[in-house]
Amino acid sequence: MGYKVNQVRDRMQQWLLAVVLFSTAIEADYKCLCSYQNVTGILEQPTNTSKVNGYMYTTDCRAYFDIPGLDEAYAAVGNENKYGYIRRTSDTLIQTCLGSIPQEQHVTTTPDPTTVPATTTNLSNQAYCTSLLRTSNTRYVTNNGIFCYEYVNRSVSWEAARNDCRNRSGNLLEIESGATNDFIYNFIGNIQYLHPIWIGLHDQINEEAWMWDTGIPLTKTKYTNWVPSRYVDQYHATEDCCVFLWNRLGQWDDVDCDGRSYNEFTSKAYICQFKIPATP
Ligand SMILES: [Ca+2]
Ligand SMILES: [Ca+2]
Repeated sequence: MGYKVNQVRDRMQQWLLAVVLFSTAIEADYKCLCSYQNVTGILEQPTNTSKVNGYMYTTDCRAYFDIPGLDEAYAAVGNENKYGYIRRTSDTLIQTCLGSIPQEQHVTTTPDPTTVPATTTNLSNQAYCTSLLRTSNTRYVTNNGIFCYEYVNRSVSWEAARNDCRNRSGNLLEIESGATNDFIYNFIGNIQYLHPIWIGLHDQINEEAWMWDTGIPLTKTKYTNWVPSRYVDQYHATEDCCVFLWNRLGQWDDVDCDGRSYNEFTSKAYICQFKIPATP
């Protein structure tokens, strides 16, 4: 009798595994870069002087590849089974494309080693970041270069978020490049938290003199990703704290520091960053 039950159970497991494998095979949506400008050259190398190997026209999308260490002015896409490079502008957006990557956009060569540093993450960094976890959800921390990022699943004011990060020797998130913005976009996408999230950017001291929680002014880090509508709302002058909008593809908006600008959420979740101590 027990034998028979085991057999049935094994059958069930095999069947379930087949279903899971099959659904993974058809659920193959992929990250892509879409261009909303007239014509964009696809470059052979991520440089000004590169040869052009093809073109993207308005609303064309191509498989996008996140290459650590790539110059943030460029994004890598699949082109003729190699990496092609697109100069990033406000009209090039990273999105999710449906279906699977077209054959010609699969990349079969390894990228030019001069564009890729040996490694930006390593196992001991990841282990250090994991040691910061305050919940059982291992997706809430991740490692990016010399930083650990922790997503904190509480809804609080900007100041309370900042204080929590500082009390643990960290800071509210700083985003100094498009590459970091993409990284955070993916991190949040993986957690599937789709609402606005506090980041460390604020102009509470002088209106429009934006600075990060670390004290570094935005004019120094330079990279910005403002949502175009941030200037149009009537509360603009009292909006002194910033949120990261996953549902606007990672653009930023300034809102009330207690979160009132997004009516449905009076307070927000946030991301702390912690610098990984250098190993002696
Ligand atoms: Ca705003
Ligand atoms: Ca302001």
